[in-house]
Amino acid sequence: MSECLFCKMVNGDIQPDVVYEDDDVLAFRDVNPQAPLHVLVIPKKHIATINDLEPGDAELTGRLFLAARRIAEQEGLDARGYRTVMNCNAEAGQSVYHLHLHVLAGRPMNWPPG
Ligand code: DGP
Repeated sequence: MSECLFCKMVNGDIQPDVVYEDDDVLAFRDVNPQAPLHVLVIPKKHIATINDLEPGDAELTGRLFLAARRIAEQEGLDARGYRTVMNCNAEAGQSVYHLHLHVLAGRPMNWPPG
């Protein structure tokens, strides 16, 4: 997926502000943060949306959440709390079509979300 923005980050063509990386997952600070901590956790494998997940992606999907937990701990925000969000398709507000888990923290969060 040479045209995918987040694949370019995985490949090193674009260098985001990385906060966590392992063999399968990359996490970096969002360019337009909506909270004091706003990180995107992505699979290195290109998956466009939640609708494109396959049964074989179950472990990988779980690893996104384990990375989110680790980042919240790293940033000292795990006890206060954090929100994870994954938008799917246009009506939910997805703008980049490479799966990503938003990790937001550092301020009180409202519910319901906008
Ligand atoms: P979503 O709207 O759920 O698809 O979230 C996409 C997020 O990606 C959005 O919060 C802004 C972020 N984003 C878009 N382009 C860039 C970029 O070039 N660098 C970084 N770090 N984040 C980006």
